[in-house]
Amino acid sequence: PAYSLTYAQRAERHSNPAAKALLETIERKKSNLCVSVDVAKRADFLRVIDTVGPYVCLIKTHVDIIEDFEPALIERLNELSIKHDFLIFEDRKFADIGNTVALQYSSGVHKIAQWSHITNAHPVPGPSIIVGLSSVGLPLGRGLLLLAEMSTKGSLATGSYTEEAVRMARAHRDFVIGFIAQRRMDGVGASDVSSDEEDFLVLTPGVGLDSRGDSMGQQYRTPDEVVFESGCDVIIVGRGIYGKGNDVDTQTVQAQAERYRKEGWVAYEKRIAR
Ligand code: BMP
Repeated sequence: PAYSLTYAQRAERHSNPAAKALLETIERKKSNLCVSVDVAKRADFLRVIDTVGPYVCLIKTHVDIIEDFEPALIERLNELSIKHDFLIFEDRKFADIGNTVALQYSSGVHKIAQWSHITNAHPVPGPSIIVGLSSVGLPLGRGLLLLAEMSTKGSLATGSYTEEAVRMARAHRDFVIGFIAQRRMDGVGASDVSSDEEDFLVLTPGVGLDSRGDSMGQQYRTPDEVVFESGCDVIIVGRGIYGKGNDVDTQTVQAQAERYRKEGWVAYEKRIAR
């Protein structure tokens, strides 16, 4: 099964350009760390990214959080992505009808499809959301993740909802490259596709080493729990690395990024050696 292969071996099995590039970047940088940069000011956003850049395979954004957004910010982000060799994942969580999400993805102030290699969607509208997003993203070589589970207390994305999300992904394997989830989805929503053949990426938020949660329902697990025990592929870390994100102390943020990178990589090496 995919979880015992190396990232490099898996890169060869993927034809979606975003999935392939992510796996190759992980292998090249020995990093399965994605930093989620949830800060409100342009300057803090760029400072955090420039600081953690060397330690990550992927930067996750919520571009709608940035209060002084301007289109030139995307140029800066692209420059940093080349300078530090990482991909970009706009965590937009699309959740509307196909026609609307196609417009939200391509247009508006942010024009997400132009710069974000990977984005994500809630499966709640059904398969039409994938049809809408892929009409924009597939010609650009983008990849989509479905939110099959969430990290929060009381999440409704469980049981048959999760199973249906996996079935939707299987029916659109050219564009859906994996899931936001808390564990591997192999064998979930049983199908006639053998789990040897199928290789969805699992990116996992809710990762922290020093805290088990926040006061608003977030729940944290360690990189070892996520990558070794649950077989996930990428750890997504936000506040564990940059705290509140303003008055960023570069050395602390750098040290935290390297700490999470190392924990994530050790857990992966332990997994493939098992
Ligand atoms: P933090 O590590 O600071 O708790 O941030 C987690 C990030 O991951 C946030 O940007 C949040 O939107 C995202 N996220 C999550 O926490 N849980 C999910 O199930 C899905 C998410 O996208």
